[in-house]
Amino acid sequence: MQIRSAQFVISATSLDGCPDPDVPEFAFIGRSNVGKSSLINRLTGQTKLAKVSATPGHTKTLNFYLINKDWHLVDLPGYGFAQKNLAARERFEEMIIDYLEQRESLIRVFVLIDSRLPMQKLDRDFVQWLIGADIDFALVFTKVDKTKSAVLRETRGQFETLFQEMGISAAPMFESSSETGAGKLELLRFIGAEVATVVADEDEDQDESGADNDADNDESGGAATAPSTTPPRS
Ligand SMILES: Nc1nc2c(ncn2[C@@H]2O[C@H](COP(=O)(O)OP(=O)(O)OP(=O)(O)O)[C@@H](O)[C@H]2O)c(=O)[nH]1
Ligand SMILES: [Mg+2]
Repeated sequence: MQIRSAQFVISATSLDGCPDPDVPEFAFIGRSNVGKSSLINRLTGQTKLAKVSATPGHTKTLNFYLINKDWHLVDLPGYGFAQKNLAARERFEEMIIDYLEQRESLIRVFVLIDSRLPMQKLDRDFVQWLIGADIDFALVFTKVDKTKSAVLRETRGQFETLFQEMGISAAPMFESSSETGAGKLELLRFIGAEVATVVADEDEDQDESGADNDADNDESGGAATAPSTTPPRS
């Protein structure tokens, strides 16, 4: 998939503040400083779209970008950023959990994992939570320009073991570098295929409801077709 346009839409601090859920959405999440904003800039080819900072915890809001006027990329705040104020931290986590659990247009969450480190407890806990909440996700191992391939193989193996232990088939895994652009094509191809699937499903739903309307308008006295049981996608 080619990125033809990428525009900032809005920064939200709650689910209510998010834009209408009318396009397929893909969210990037991961520990603070893992490289979420940098990867969004690399994927879109706009170096200043998402703010990058050497200070962990820079992204504090849900930041929406409209890509190709067709789908949303969402830059989520990093988890595990030790905010001093406990109440502020709880509010912050509630915002992310509300979004992940309730956002109807969310197609997939990309969990970014620092490829230089063995599986971290925070990442494992978060992945386990996603599996328990039945939220579709993929893993993206970031900063591979700084990683030895043996280290990365080991970490991938740790996550594969976790998936086996939890009885799920392995989640899709990607390796990326915002420095070299590694992984960009694979990620965009994957997102493109998922966007196409959503659009095809919507077309099918529309065709079905169109067929029902035809039946309702049928004045020949023929038996009306039963209404579609497929819930409309929003
Ligand atoms: N070498 C290398 N450095 C990277 C890469 N991606 C990000 N960085 C650096 O890592 C730091 C954090 O990057 P961000 O993109 O701001 O990370 P983030 O996950 O958005 O951080 P928060 O918003 O604070 O949670 C910056 O100094 C980036 O330059 C990468 O692929 N390779
Ligand atoms: Mg960020």
